[in-house]
Amino acid sequence: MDIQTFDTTPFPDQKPGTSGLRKAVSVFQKPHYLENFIQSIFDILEGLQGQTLVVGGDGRYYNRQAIQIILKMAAANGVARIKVGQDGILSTPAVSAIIRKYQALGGIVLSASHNPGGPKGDFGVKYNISNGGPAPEKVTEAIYARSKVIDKYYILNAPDVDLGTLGESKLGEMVVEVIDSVQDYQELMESLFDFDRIHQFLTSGNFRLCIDSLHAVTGPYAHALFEQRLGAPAGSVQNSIPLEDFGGGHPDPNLVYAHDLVEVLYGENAPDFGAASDGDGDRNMILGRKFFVTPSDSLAILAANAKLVPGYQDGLAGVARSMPTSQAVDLVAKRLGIDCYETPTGWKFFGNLLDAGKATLCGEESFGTGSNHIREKDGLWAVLFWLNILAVKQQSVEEIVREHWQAYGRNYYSRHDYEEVDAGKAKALIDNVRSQMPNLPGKQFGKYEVEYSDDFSYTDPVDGSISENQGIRIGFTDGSRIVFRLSGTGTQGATLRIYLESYEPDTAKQNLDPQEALGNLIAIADEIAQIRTFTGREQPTVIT
Ligand code: VG1
Ligand code: CO
Repeated sequence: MDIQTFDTTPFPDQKPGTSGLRKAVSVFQKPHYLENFIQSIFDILEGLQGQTLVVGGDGRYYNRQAIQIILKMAAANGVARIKVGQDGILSTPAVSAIIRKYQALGGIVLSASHNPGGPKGDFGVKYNISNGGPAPEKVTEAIYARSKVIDKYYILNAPDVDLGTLGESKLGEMVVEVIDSVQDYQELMESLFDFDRIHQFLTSGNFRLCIDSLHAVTGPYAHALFEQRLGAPAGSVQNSIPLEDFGGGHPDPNLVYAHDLVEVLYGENAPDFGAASDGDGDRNMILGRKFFVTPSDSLAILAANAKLVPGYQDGLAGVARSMPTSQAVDLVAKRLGIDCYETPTGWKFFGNLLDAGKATLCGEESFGTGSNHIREKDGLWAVLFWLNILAVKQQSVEEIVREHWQAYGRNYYSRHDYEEVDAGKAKALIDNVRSQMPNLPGKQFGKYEVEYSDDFSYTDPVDGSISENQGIRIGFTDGSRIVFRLSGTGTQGATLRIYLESYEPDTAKQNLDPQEALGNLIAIADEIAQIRTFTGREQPTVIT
């Protein structure tokens, strides 16, 4: 074996964020940059030699080159076997499923998720552990610590591996197994949902759907599942060819960036159901005909109807949501008599709850929903869950949501993002809000009185680890909330996120536009945070 050892010096900026290390492609292309980070991962993994790893990515620009480097480094570091998706393609949920199914030590996902791709876009590397989930903070901290002192990396001198052909080959002593990107994932989905019933429903002639893969990783998965297996007519999945630059778009399934889909669902002769996924396939947006389902509501509705779905017919052990996610699911948990956990933003915080059997369904307001079937959020799983419920209930999406509001009340919800704000100004804004925290409780803003104000801190109920400063919460006596936090996934400047929530039990008042229903809270958020003054922005970049 021709193992080459390279001397290297640390890069100071290899600290993983909410979901892995994300940087502009040009940063990853700097000599040794990717290699340093990958070697840092390998260096902190105990017992890596002789193990199996899973590798794949969302097909964005630099995916192919990065995979070749990782394969050769893995071979040089004594990994026994790598399972890699055909053409380097694996969605984040598929990687999680494959790690679990084959008891791999872990996996590397190459994606910057919803961030744009292409030579001028972003790239990212995420490490997942043996439960299939994102590395917890103690692991990402160890990787970061290692990256600050690294001085050598190892790589096999060998020609590139052919990733187009399924099957096994040798790279030095390591076996490279090119696997079908979809098969293991599809089998898992078939074990959870009533595919026969969904097939019947989709071929009945009474129901039409449109799935938008935004030219990202879910294209092949959605095509295989919805068109080939479940009988939806050809063309039901749009933008289904993964492109290195996602066709120039943001592969982010929200009302702003998934505009093709929004046009279809809000247009003439709209279909009954629409859904979109993000770059790496872990997010989902659900639409009915001319109707948007808030991700927080989606989580609550899946929880309330879980028993209609074979994989969850015995009920839920518990549910969990990230702190900024609306409290709609809390109300469902209360009625079901199960626990509801509140975690910091980021899927890694659900891992222990899922492993310990404390939660079955989890969700985030950022279009993320998932369950104990894997350890990542899962976009197409959520779509199938909805289709299974729709097939059983034979109601429209809008009817199901409205009935849910009638039964539980409506949690009006919105998130305002200010993207690419000057980092110093964003920090000053947060510091300013933080400095007001002690004086806010008891303070009156119109009809709203502040009940509490804190910087969210989480103690993991399974391993006792503590995560502090996870976002500033301002809670009002009527249950409304405003949350301020800075994004941990951006690559340019800072992204300020403001989350707004209010509760409306009165069915007569559940038909407002959320921006209108939340108007007072939006004004209070601005009064407290002086958003315009600090950011210089008149309005948010994205409202969801
Ligand atoms: C965002 C979302 C968060 C999500 C994370 C990763 O993080 O708010 O809920 O878990 O992205 O999702 P932040 O720190 O930018 O708010 V993904 O689909 O990018 O893996
Ligand atoms: Co994602």
